[in-house]
Formats: sequence, C-alpha cells, structure tokens
Amino acid sequence: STPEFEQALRQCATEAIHLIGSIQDHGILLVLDLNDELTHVSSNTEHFFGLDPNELLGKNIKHISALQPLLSLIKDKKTAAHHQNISIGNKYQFNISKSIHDESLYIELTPNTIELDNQFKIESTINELLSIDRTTHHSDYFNLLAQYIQEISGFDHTMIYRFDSNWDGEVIAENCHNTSDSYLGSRFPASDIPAQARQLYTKNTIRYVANVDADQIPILSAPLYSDKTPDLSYIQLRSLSPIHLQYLKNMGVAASLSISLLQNKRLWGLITCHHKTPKLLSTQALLRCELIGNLVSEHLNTDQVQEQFSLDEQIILLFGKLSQFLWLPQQGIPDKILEEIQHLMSADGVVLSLKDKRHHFGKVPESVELEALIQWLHTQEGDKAFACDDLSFRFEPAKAYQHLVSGVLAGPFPFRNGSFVLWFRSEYPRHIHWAGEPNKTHVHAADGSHRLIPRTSFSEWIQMWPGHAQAWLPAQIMIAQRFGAALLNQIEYIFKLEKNEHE
Ligand code: BLA
Repeated sequence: STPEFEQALRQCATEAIHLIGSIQDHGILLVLDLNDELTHVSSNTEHFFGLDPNELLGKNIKHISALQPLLSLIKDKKTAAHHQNISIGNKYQFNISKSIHDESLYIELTPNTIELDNQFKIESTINELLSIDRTTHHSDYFNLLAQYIQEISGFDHTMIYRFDSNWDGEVIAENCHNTSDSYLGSRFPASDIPAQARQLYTKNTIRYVANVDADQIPILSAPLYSDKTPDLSYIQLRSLSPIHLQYLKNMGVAASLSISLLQNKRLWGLITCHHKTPKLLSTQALLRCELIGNLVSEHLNTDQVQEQFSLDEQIILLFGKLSQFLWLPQQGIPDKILEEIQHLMSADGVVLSLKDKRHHFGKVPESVELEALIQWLHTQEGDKAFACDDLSFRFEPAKAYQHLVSGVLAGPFPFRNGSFVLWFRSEYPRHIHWAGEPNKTHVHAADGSHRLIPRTSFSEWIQMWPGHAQAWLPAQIMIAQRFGAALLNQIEYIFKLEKNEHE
C-alpha cells in the first residue's frame, strides 16, 4: 500500500461517527442532565407525540405534563433499562430504552407498532447453541447461528463475518432467504469497517439501519448546551455514517443490522444482516439479537481459554524437556526438541537463541538474512510478543525469501540478553475471493488530496495473495510470550548461579 492510501485510511478513521448529531426517523431521542432538564431533543417530537421540540428544550421533565409517565422510569440514574408499552401523547405506545453516559441520561422512544414474531422460540435456540460441541462441529454452530438470526430478525441475508489479525475479514457462514447473492468465502478489506467504527462496536454491540434512504432527524440542543454535541455511542437510533450508507446502497441493501462478536474484549467478528427493502425491527427482536450475540461472545471466550489451557499444558511439558539442555549449552539442543517447539505453534521453522547462540530447525532464512531480520526485529515496537503474517510488506529484504518465511512470531519481546524464540511460517499461497476489487476505493480529489470512497461493485474479484502466511491465533501469540519469558527467566537464573560460582 502507498503512503497516499495509508493517509486516506487514517482520514477515514477520523470521522467522529458517535458525534453525528442526528438519529434515524423511526423513534425519538431525549437527553437529560442529572437534574432531569432536557438538554437535547430530536426534532421529530411533534410527529410522534404532538409536542414542539423547542417547547421541551431547557425545561425540566417534571414540568411537562405529557412526559409524566417517564418520571418513574428515570428515577434510577445508574442503570440502563428497557420498558415496554408506555403511553405518551394520544397516538402511540412506546418502547423505551434508557442509557447513561457522561453525566447524561439518554432516553430512546420507539412506537411499539412492530409486532414481534412470537412463534420463534428463543429458549430452544439458546439451548441448541449451548449443546453443540464446537470443537467438532464448528461450522454447524455458525451455520445455525446465521439461521437463527435470520429467523429472529426476518432479514433476507444473514452472515457470520470473521476478522483476521490485520482486520480484513471473511464471510464464514451465511443464510440466504429471498436473495441470490452469496458472499460465503468472500473477503472484505479492513478499510470497509474503519478503526473508530471497530472501536465503537466493541463498546456497543449492536447497530441497525432501518432504511438507508430515510430522513436523518437532527438533534436540537437547549441554548446553554449548544456547544455540547451529544455522544451517541450507546444510542440504538444513531444515524450511521453517510459514507457507510452509500456503501450499503452500492451493495443493493436497504436495511442493515450488525451484532458484534467479541473474544475476550477483542472484536472477533460480526453477525451482519442485509435486507433488500426497508425493515423495522421490534425492540424485543433487537434485544434477542443482542442476547444471542452475547452468548456467542461467551462461547468464544471459553474457546480461547481452552485453546490457551491446552497450549499451556504442552509448554510446561516441553519446557521440562528443554531445561536440562539449557544447563549444558555446549551440547546443543536436540533437533527433536526444536521440532516439538516448532510444532507447538504449527510453525514451519524455529530459531531458539540462547545468549546469542542460535539453534534452528525447519524452514529458516540463511544465516546472513536471519541476522538482518533479527536486527530489524530489535527496532520493532511491541511489549510482549511480536507477530506478523506479511513480513515482506513490512521488511523489504524479506521479499527475497518470502516463499520460505512470510510469518514471524517472536517472544519475549523486546529481546533481552540475546535469548528469545522465533517461530516462522512459510508463504501460504492461495486465491483470495474479494467482494469487489479492494483497491477500487481510492480517489484523487480536485485539491490533490486522496480519500477513500465505498466500492461501487461487489462482484467477485479473485487475486493471488503472495507474501502472506496463515495468521497466528491470539492464543498462540500469548503462549509465545509466556514461553519466551520462561526461557529468559531460566537463562538469567543459570547465568546468575554461574556468576556466583565464579566469584
Ligand atoms: C461500518 N461497514 C460498517 C459496518 C459494516 C461494514 C458491517 C457496520 C455497520 C452496519 O451494521 O451496517 C461492512 N457490511 C460490511 C462488510 C460486510 C457487510 C464487510 O455486510 C460483509 C458481508 N466503508 C468503506 C470505506 C469507508 C467506510 C472506503 O467502504 C471509509 C472511507 C466507512 N464503514 C465505514 C464507516 C462505518 C462503517 C465510517 C461506521 C458506520 C457507523 O457505525 O456509523
């Protein structure tokens, strides 16, 4: 990628999507300070409950007779809550969500005109998801998940989208209904979901666009609060970024829903849903989707802990075998043990460096190249372990041997005392099925600047992907750090004992 492209990416990630200042038109937002004074109000209150927003702004909610039903709901200023079927005005009953953020109380009201499909059995869904053995039926689990979200939401097309370590992502399961487009196996570049959006999606796990063509309803502020833009991070009704709305239109999508899947607080993936026509969802359906998302996140946590636990057990055994050789470094390290260390990380090569003496096994760069790589690694940032799966894109000289080595995992990081472990993975040649050409998003504006725009075509674009190895798993990265740290401790301990003996 070029510097211009990098700059355009950064620019994309600076859009303050949580401060967009408007909501979607299927509900109302009221923002109160902790004294119940209305600091911000969406401009559509007249339409939903016959009250002019300017009559509300700056007033205490206690003094607005039509809003009295809200009083008991907002007494508690500490916990988020949902309430159903509250009558306000004489047109609608509302479902109400209350959230608290930054000394403000956010009240979202959506008319309960949308019926929840009560045929759907949420209890059996949860039981089913809990009972699948994920180690042996991994793909069944995600297929079923896509199917259940389809049934809960009624969306045409539901997909399970998994992020890579570099934040590109791939559709790993899907359920299509009334649609012929399939994105199964398609890859999307990281720039489709920029960093600030991913960050927001780790905090707030669901977002929903009912209609990409609907009016954006501005949020008005009371005079004293005109310089404070309400933070919509936790607001369901938030208008989504216009850049993203354009993306959805380009894809032929009118309504969109996405639910975050987190693994130990890191965004693991999304459940993404498309509908070809506008689609209103009931609050209960949204809550059910959120519940299923949370359940899956819990499963992902457990899976990672288990992966790590099993790796941890293997390291302890292996370290026991290795440590006798650390005492007698002149004897070298048997290949069999190096091979086991390599195997631990499903790597293709390994270098064990003990006080600057290198021991290696498997696919490893030639020694001059290896030393240059180690020099470069010394200059890299990282606090525990270093991992990459596209070495030659970061370290130019590695282009010469990218078939042999494209992935590097190192621990502990940064290196001390010339003692560390490097694991290598060879290039993993494969065809990438992109949904549209990923580079077709880069435009030069008239003023000479560069920016990214959403792609206009999502038809399959196949590319060979040289210079990439299979990505390291978070559990492997963690284990690399532990293994390296244990090694370093042992070496330093032996070093100290030897020094004491000499003195
Ligand atoms: C947000 N981009 C998103 C979201 C998804 C995607 C799921 C979350 C919002 C939502 O639920 O709709 C992308 N949607 C996908 C992908 C699939 C899908 C990968 O269905 C695959 C199946 N987008 C661009 C470019 C930019 C960009 C070039 O293509 C920036 C210049 C920005 N995407 C962008 C922004 C958001 C976004 C700013 C945040 C929207 C918001 O939450 O306000």
